[in-house]
Amino acid sequence: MSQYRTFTAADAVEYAKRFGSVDDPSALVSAEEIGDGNLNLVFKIFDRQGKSRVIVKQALPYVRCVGESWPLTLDRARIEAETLVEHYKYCPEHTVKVTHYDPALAVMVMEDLSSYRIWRGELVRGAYYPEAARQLGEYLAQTLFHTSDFCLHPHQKKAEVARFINPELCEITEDLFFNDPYMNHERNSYPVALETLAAELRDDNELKIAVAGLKHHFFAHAEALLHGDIHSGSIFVADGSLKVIDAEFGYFGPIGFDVGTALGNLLINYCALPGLLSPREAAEGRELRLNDVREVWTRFAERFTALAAAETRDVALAWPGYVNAFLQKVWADSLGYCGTELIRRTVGMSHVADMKNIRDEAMRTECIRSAITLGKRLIIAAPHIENIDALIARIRQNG
Ligand code: SR1
Ligand code: MG
Repeated sequence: MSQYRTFTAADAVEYAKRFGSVDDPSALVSAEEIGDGNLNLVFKIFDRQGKSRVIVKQALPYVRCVGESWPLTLDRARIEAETLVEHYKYCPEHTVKVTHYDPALAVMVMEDLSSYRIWRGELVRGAYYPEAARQLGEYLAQTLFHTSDFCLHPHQKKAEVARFINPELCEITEDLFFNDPYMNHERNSYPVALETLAAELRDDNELKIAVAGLKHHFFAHAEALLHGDIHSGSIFVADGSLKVIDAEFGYFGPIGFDVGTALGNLLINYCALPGLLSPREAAEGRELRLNDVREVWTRFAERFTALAAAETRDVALAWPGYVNAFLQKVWADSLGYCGTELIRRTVGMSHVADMKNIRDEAMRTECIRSAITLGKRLIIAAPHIENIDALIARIRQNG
């Protein structure tokens, strides 16, 4: 019976030899800990030739970026592995392959994606992957449709909701997305020059009612098995290929949360580009990002609609017109959650490289200001933005 202990690099090599499913386990000789996320240890396992062969990921019993003062359930490793396995079933092209996991050790073994790069890093340096947005839309449609009531038998759906109960990780989202930025909180941080703008978030009752509605929806609407943290740092890209990783926030929640988080991270990059690139490159990059936003939504909605037409099992949910009505609600939810992602990544705790990498302080402040303003406008206007063209017009108006 395995018992939890925190892995050293040597432990990770031994583990990969036993459970890495490589043809020649004895060839695995070394490991490097490469985790740069907020939560876990991630080991790359190398063979004698220095080629990386598999990834071993282990959850720590606390939040890595904070330390032992913030304990966190190890069950998140099971949730992550089982979410990825479930998503792989429905979208193997765009989900990392988990080959083994052990809930007691909070460890999983995954395919090595060394030929890929983290999408956020690529977006920050202005590299363009023309197929990535469409592929992300496909991933969202396949995973969210196939784990929803459109597709699962009601008994199976309820059992799945129970399997993916993830209260501690949900609580992080509930706090970081929907509470902290709208109150004074020690986890918040933003440029001093933006104090007035931050205070406006705390004092704006219309905004706070809209955010409360989004949080309530996040609490209460078990629509599909979400990834739960689908930002550009949870996505690997290569020429013509995209793979999603890091699903420890998986749970049954509102579909618009995943779609909105994905869109929000593209728009954070849109807001940051003037601080990251030359004016001409930034202008071009921003047009590409708007196109990415269009592609993610359009592909998601088209594929979800097509899947619903072909595969809906529930008799009422199959009635003509219902899937369109449902997607209208998902659209409005997505815009609201997109707005909360823009704000929590700039005012709250989890800042991202798009903004952090802007060297000029005044420029960084202006880019952050633009993200906060856009986030606020999207949250309030979400129910009135009719379609993708109207969204893109609003983003352009934000400047
Ligand atoms: C305490 S964890 C902070 C953030 O890191 C994760 O990647 C999630 O985005 C979470 O909100
Ligand atoms: Mg993550």
